[in-house]
Amino acid sequence: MKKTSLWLTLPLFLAVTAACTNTNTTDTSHDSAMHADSMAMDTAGSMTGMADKAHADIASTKTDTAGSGRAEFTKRDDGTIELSLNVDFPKMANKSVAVHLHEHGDCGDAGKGAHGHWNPTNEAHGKWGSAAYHSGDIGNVQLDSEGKGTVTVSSNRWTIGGDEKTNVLGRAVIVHSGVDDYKTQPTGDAGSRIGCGVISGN
Ligand SMILES: [Cu+2]
Ligand SMILES: [Zn+2]
Repeated sequence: MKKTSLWLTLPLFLAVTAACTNTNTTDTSHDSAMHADSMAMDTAGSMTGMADKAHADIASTKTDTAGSGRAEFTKRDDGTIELSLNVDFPKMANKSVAVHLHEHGDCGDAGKGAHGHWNPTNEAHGKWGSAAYHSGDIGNVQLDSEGKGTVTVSSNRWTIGGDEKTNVLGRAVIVHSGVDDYKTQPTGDAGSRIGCGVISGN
Protein backbone atom coordinates (compact mmCIF):
# COMPACT_ATOMS: atom_id res chain seq x y z
CA MET A 1 0.00 0.00 0.00
CA LYS A 2 2.83 2.34 0.83
CA LYS A 3 4.29 1.93 -2.66
CA THR A 4 0.93 2.64 -4.26
CA SER A 5 0.41 5.92 -2.41
CA LEU A 6 3.89 7.12 -3.34
CA TRP A 7 3.24 6.52 -7.02
CA LEU A 8 -0.05 8.35 -6.71
CA THR A 9 1.38 11.44 -5.02
CA LEU A 10 4.68 11.81 -6.87
CA PRO A 11 3.22 12.77 -10.28
CA LEU A 12 0.97 15.32 -8.58
CA PHE A 13 3.94 16.87 -6.78
CA LEU A 14 5.91 17.10 -10.01
CA ALA A 15 2.98 18.69 -11.82
CA VAL A 16 2.60 21.37 -9.14
CA THR A 17 6.33 22.07 -9.13
CA ALA A 18 6.41 22.36 -12.91
CA ALA A 19 3.47 24.77 -12.88
CA CYS A 20 5.12 27.03 -10.29
CA THR A 21 8.42 27.03 -12.13
CA ASN A 22 6.73 27.95 -15.35
CA THR A 23 4.96 30.92 -13.80
CA ASN A 24 8.07 32.31 -12.15
CA THR A 25 10.63 31.93 -14.89
CA THR A 26 9.00 32.12 -18.29
CA ASP A 27 6.12 34.53 -17.88
CA THR A 28 7.39 37.97 -17.03
CA SER A 29 4.20 39.95 -17.50
CA HIS A 30 3.15 42.24 -14.69
CA ASP A 31 -0.07 40.37 -14.03
CA SER A 32 1.75 37.09 -13.51
CA ALA A 33 4.31 38.63 -11.21
CA MET A 34 1.50 40.05 -9.13
CA HIS A 35 -0.30 36.73 -9.11
CA ALA A 36 2.81 34.96 -7.83
CA ASP A 37 3.02 37.48 -5.00
CA SER A 38 -0.57 37.18 -3.88
CA MET A 39 0.17 34.77 -1.05
CA ALA A 40 2.57 37.22 0.58
CA MET A 41 -0.17 39.84 0.41
CA ASP A 42 -2.67 37.54 2.09
CA THR A 43 -0.27 36.92 4.96
CA ALA A 44 0.40 40.62 5.48
CA GLY A 45 -3.26 41.51 5.05
CA SER A 46 -4.26 39.42 8.02
CA MET A 47 -2.00 41.39 10.34
CA THR A 48 -3.07 44.34 12.44
CA GLY A 49 -2.07 47.94 11.89
CA MET A 50 -3.05 48.08 8.24
CA ALA A 51 -4.29 51.28 6.64
CA ASP A 52 -5.96 52.26 3.38
CA LYS A 53 -4.03 55.43 2.60
CA ALA A 54 -0.56 56.91 2.86
CA HIS A 55 1.30 59.74 1.20
CA ALA A 56 4.62 61.44 0.78
CA ASP A 57 5.20 65.11 0.07
CA ILE A 58 8.31 65.36 -2.06
CA ALA A 59 10.62 68.33 -1.59
CA SER A 60 13.82 69.41 -3.30
CA THR A 61 17.15 68.30 -1.97
CA LYS A 62 19.04 70.83 -4.12
CA THR A 63 18.40 74.52 -4.79
CA ASP A 64 19.46 74.41 -8.46
CA THR A 65 16.82 71.81 -9.34
CA ALA A 66 13.99 73.16 -7.20
CA GLY A 67 10.77 71.20 -7.43
CA SER A 68 8.12 69.29 -5.57
CA GLY A 69 5.87 66.31 -5.79
CA ARG A 70 3.30 64.18 -4.08
CA ALA A 71 2.91 60.42 -3.86
CA GLU A 72 -0.44 59.00 -2.79
CA PHE A 73 -0.88 55.35 -1.90
CA THR A 74 -4.38 53.90 -1.84
CA LYS A 75 -5.56 50.39 -1.09
CA ARG A 76 -7.83 49.13 -3.86
CA ASP A 77 -10.74 46.71 -3.60
CA ASP A 78 -8.59 43.81 -4.82
CA GLY A 79 -6.11 44.40 -1.99
CA THR A 80 -3.33 45.83 -4.14
CA ILE A 81 -1.84 49.23 -3.34
CA GLU A 82 -2.03 51.88 -6.03
CA LEU A 83 0.51 54.68 -6.19
CA SER A 84 -0.42 57.91 -7.89
CA LEU A 85 2.67 60.08 -8.23
CA ASN A 86 2.93 63.68 -9.39
CA VAL A 87 6.24 65.44 -9.75
CA ASP A 88 6.98 69.03 -10.75
CA PHE A 89 10.61 69.88 -11.47
CA PRO A 90 10.74 72.78 -13.97
CA LYS A 91 14.51 72.55 -14.46
CA MET A 92 14.06 68.98 -15.67
CA ALA A 93 11.45 69.89 -18.33
CA ASN A 94 11.19 67.46 -21.25
CA LYS A 95 13.44 64.96 -19.50
CA SER A 96 12.78 61.57 -18.02
CA VAL A 97 13.67 61.11 -14.36
CA ALA A 98 13.90 57.97 -12.26
CA VAL A 99 11.76 57.50 -9.17
CA HIS A 100 12.29 54.81 -6.55
CA LEU A 101 11.22 53.91 -3.07
CA HIS A 102 14.35 53.89 -0.95
CA GLU A 103 14.75 51.91 2.23
CA HIS A 104 14.94 54.54 4.96
CA GLY A 105 12.47 57.36 5.55
CA ASP A 106 15.25 59.88 6.01
CA CYS A 107 15.75 62.74 3.54
CA GLY A 108 18.79 64.10 5.32
CA ASP A 109 22.15 64.68 3.66
CA ALA A 110 20.45 65.71 0.38
CA GLY A 111 18.49 62.46 0.23
CA LYS A 112 21.41 60.16 0.92
CA GLY A 113 19.89 59.38 4.32
CA ALA A 114 17.31 57.27 2.48
CA HIS A 115 20.06 54.74 1.69
CA GLY A 116 19.54 52.34 -1.24
CA HIS A 117 16.52 51.07 -3.12
CA TRP A 118 14.00 49.30 -0.92
CA ASN A 119 14.62 45.62 -1.69
CA PRO A 120 12.93 43.38 0.89
CA THR A 121 12.83 40.41 -1.49
CA ASN A 122 16.58 40.45 -2.22
CA GLU A 123 16.16 40.66 -5.97
CA ALA A 124 18.28 42.34 -8.61
CA HIS A 125 17.52 45.90 -9.63
CA GLY A 126 15.31 45.97 -12.70
CA LYS A 127 12.33 47.25 -14.59
CA TRP A 128 9.05 47.35 -12.73
CA GLY A 129 6.99 44.22 -13.46
CA SER A 130 9.86 42.32 -15.09
CA ALA A 131 11.28 38.97 -13.93
CA ALA A 132 13.33 40.56 -11.12
CA TYR A 133 13.12 44.02 -9.60
CA HIS A 134 13.25 45.78 -6.28
CA SER A 135 9.94 46.53 -4.55
CA GLY A 136 10.97 50.18 -4.85
CA ASP A 137 11.80 50.16 -8.57
CA ILE A 138 9.02 52.43 -9.80
CA GLY A 139 11.05 53.51 -12.82
CA ASN A 140 11.26 56.50 -15.13
CA VAL A 141 8.74 59.32 -15.32
CA GLN A 142 8.57 61.49 -18.44
CA LEU A 143 8.28 65.19 -17.63
CA ASP A 144 6.49 67.61 -19.93
CA SER A 145 7.62 71.04 -21.15
CA GLU A 146 6.85 72.51 -17.72
CA GLY A 147 8.63 69.77 -15.82
CA LYS A 148 5.47 68.05 -14.69
CA GLY A 149 5.00 64.31 -14.82
CA THR A 150 2.69 61.65 -13.44
CA VAL A 151 2.80 57.91 -13.04
CA THR A 152 0.36 55.40 -11.63
CA VAL A 153 1.40 51.89 -10.66
CA SER A 154 -0.14 49.24 -8.46
CA SER A 155 1.40 46.30 -6.69
CA ASN A 156 0.65 43.51 -4.28
CA ARG A 157 4.26 43.73 -3.13
CA TRP A 158 3.10 46.67 -1.04
CA THR A 159 0.96 47.18 2.04
CA ILE A 160 0.26 50.25 4.15
CA GLY A 161 1.32 49.05 7.58
CA GLY A 162 1.85 45.41 8.47
CA ASP A 163 4.79 43.22 7.51
CA GLU A 164 8.05 45.13 7.06
CA LYS A 165 8.68 43.19 3.85
CA THR A 166 5.69 44.91 2.26
CA ASN A 167 5.06 48.00 4.39
CA VAL A 168 5.66 51.24 2.48
CA LEU A 169 5.29 53.42 5.59
CA GLY A 170 8.60 54.90 6.66
CA ARG A 171 10.21 54.46 3.21
CA ALA A 172 11.34 57.41 1.13
CA VAL A 173 10.26 58.39 -2.38
CA ILE A 174 13.36 59.58 -4.22
CA VAL A 175 13.37 61.55 -7.49
CA HIS A 176 16.63 61.37 -9.43
CA SER A 177 18.24 63.72 -11.94
CA GLY A 178 18.88 60.94 -14.43
CA VAL A 179 17.28 58.01 -16.19
CA ASP A 180 17.13 54.51 -14.76
CA ASP A 181 18.73 52.08 -17.25
CA TYR A 182 17.00 49.16 -15.44
CA LYS A 183 20.29 47.24 -15.65
CA THR A 184 23.12 48.76 -13.59
CA GLN A 185 23.30 47.14 -10.14
CA PRO A 186 22.01 48.09 -7.69
CA THR A 187 21.02 51.65 -8.63
CA GLY A 188 20.04 51.75 -12.31
CA ASP A 189 22.69 54.48 -12.68
CA ALA A 190 19.92 57.03 -12.15
CA GLY A 191 22.09 59.96 -11.10
CA SER A 192 21.88 62.29 -8.14
CA ARG A 193 18.91 62.72 -5.81
CA ILE A 194 16.94 65.89 -6.48
CA GLY A 195 13.72 65.15 -4.58
CA CYS A 196 12.78 63.24 -1.46
CA GLY A 197 9.70 62.59 0.64
CA VAL A 198 8.98 60.24 3.52
CA ILE A 199 5.90 58.04 3.27
CA SER A 200 3.55 58.45 6.22
CA GLY A 201 -0.03 57.55 7.06
CA ASN A 202 -2.83 59.96 6.22
CU1 LIG B 1 16.58 55.83 -6.34
ZN1 LIG C 1 16.29 49.21 -7.67
